[in-house]
Amino acid sequence: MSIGTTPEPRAPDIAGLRREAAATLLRNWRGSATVPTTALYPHQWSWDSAFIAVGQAHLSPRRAFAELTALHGAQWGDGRVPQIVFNPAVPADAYFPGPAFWRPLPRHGPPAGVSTTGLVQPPVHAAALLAVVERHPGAAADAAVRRLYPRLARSHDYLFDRRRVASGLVGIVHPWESGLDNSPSWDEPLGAVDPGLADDIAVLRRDLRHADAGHRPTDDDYARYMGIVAAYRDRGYADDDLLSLPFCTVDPLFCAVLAWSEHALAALARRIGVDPGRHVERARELTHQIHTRLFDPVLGCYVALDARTGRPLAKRTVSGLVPLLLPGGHRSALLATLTGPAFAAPGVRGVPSYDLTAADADPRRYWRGPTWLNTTWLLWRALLAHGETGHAARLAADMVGLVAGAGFREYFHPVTGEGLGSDHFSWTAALLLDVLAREPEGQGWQR
Ligand code: 9WN
Repeated sequence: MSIGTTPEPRAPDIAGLRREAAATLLRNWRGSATVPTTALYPHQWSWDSAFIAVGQAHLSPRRAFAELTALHGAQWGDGRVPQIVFNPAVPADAYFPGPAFWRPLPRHGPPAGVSTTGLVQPPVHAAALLAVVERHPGAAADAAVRRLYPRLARSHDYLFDRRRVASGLVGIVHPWESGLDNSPSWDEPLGAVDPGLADDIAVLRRDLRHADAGHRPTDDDYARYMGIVAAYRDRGYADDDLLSLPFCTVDPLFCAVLAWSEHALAALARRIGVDPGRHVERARELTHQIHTRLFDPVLGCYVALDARTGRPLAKRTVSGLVPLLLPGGHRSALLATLTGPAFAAPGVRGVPSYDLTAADADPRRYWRGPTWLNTTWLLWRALLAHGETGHAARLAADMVGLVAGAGFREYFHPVTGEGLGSDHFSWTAALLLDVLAREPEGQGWQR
């Protein structure tokens, strides 16, 4: 190469990436489940475990089934699958808010001796189990489906029976339940929440010991998060009057993955000779509600709703693209948004978490601009399902390129590719393995 020329991008070392992904998942494996990453998130997280199972399918289906089984072992009496299952071997103050903040847990809570939070996360688990089973059909898969199907079905029953708001849509009661905690969609409803712990929050937080403050939510956000938890906890995590909680919204990603997972439950039910009818019906009905109630034609994507005020939260976020996973709806408008200037301007890699043309976009801060592998992976799966192989291949190459350039980071700057948040991040490793396994070999992984 002569001086002054741009170096040719080097093809990523795919075998090396596979090895490092496997090493990351092994490093984070704790005997029956996997932590998202060792320092920042030292317990088991709900939707992380679903993504991790998808990746473990390429290494150890036994661990994939174990991961989902361990999570569902903490299922509450009312059917909810908790956002975090605390590991009793980890010091109580390693993560904030730790086990003590969530107590007392109610009688309809987790099994005796199990410590969890009282929230949920996006229900990707049935879709994850189906992905593992399809890759490894056989006796072990049948046994896992027989074991897990009733628990998955109960967790969906909980969401449909206890969390319905706004004519049939399913609500969330905390930004943490969306999985996209710091999304600009939550600014307005969060602004109305009492920041009860404002004076103490900086001392209580543990995340800033492990991550840059400029990449994480602010102290003010955190104080409000804690105010919502305290209100829900103080009423025993009862879901009777959801609209009287300080925060209650409808999120397009949450609802879309629930409908997607309901289709997966139907497929799992068929495998074990159970009538899939109610899953098919629930998926159809929820999909209809999403398409008719949440689409914003001006923004060209789906938007969240504040269930307490009835107001749409008109922000163009990655969550609003995820209904592309579902049949029907506004597919061509969504495709145009996904591939247009907001999310795919020249040089942008993966799907940014927020419209990069928005005045308040911040490409380094948690869910307000960076690219994450899990949401990009969901859209890649949606594109593959619709036969959009060209767009899917672009996203696959982006995911591989981001990890090859910056490592198994929690999230990435969508333009520079800088690695952000934690390192050795489990779902980044797991989903990369899935991308490498499903896309055609030998495509070079370059755009
Ligand atoms: C709160 C574990 C989790 C992910 C979430 C992500 C982040 C937790 C936090 O980490 O949230 O649940 O402490 O910030 O937003 O999606 O499941 O990886």
